[in-house]
Amino acid sequence: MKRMLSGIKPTGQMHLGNYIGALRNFVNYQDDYQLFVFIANLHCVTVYQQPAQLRKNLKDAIALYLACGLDPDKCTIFLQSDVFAHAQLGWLLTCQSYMGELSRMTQFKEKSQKKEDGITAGIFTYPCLMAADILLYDADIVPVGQDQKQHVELARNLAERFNNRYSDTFIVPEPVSPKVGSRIMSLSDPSKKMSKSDETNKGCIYLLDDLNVARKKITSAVTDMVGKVNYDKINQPGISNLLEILSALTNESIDSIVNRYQDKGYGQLKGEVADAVCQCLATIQDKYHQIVDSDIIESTLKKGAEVANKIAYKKLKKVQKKMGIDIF
Ligand code: ATP
Ligand code: LTN
Repeated sequence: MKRMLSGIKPTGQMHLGNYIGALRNFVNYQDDYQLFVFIANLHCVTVYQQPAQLRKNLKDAIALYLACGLDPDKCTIFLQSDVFAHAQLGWLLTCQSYMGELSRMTQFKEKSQKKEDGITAGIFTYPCLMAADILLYDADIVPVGQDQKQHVELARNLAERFNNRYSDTFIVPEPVSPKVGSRIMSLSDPSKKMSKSDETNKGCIYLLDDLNVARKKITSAVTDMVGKVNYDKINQPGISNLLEILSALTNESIDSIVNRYQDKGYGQLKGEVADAVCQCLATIQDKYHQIVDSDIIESTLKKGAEVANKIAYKKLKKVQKKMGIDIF
């Protein structure tokens, strides 16, 4: 069985983009792959996080993983910081990476060009930690949204570089993105991706949003003046985004939805999207409330850390031996 691994960085509340682009797919994969999913809490702190809020976001993220259908008996769910080997291999891979290649990472460039105060060194080197997350587990496949593909590319390059220098050690991982929904856009500005760092809060649907609030965000979504439902990401990005959301949640193809809307308007489309989203959120929220205050979260993480630590420790030892760091 091939191994698949992915991580999620809950620096805020989880949203519909995370669900469609990542979470929902993990649930489908858990029967066909040996699946590892982890909460990337070491990645969260590349930017200051208020401690109580971070703790809540982490706990919510695990509860939402489980609520969305991840089953701890079928896959390994763990907290990154419970496995010390991540930080350690992260450092060793930082020492295999070049300043030039890290400076070319789009996410780093975007963040540093904003000229915000306090761009941490962690933001610069975090792709090396991400490479360690992946390479420790010999992951064959890494499901990520479009925005993370470049980081998986770096993990591939580092694996090849290490294998060439020290002999075969790492599996070279493949990134995969879902065909529909790998980049859900903001409802208030469809030129940007739906993101938890949305300042207006209108463009992003959170999985724990009140259903009326979620419906309102969809009915207020920015569209265009064309007046006809087409899937045309360039000229009708807002409508195309709504079509993608609907298709992802109902499994109806975009072509088929567009056909049904030959003689119907935007209002009807928004209504149908809102129904699909609210139905999805209601199911998730119902399960979330059953899980969040139970001891399932703790027992899941304990079991996950045991399994992950065994695999990660073995790989780290192998790396250190090859590099000449370990003496015995
Ligand atoms: P954000 O911009 O909200 O901070 P992120 O990509 O930085 O999101 P995560 O919460 O770790 O951080 O994202 C988890 C997964 O969800 C990743 O695989 C990411 O590519 C995917 N994802 C995030 N936003 C979207 C989106 N708008 N559409 C599709 N997939 C997304
Ligand atoms: N960097 C990712 C989260 C992440 C991840 C990973 C994804 C950390 N480590 C390993 C896949 C594999 C993000 O910001 N979304």
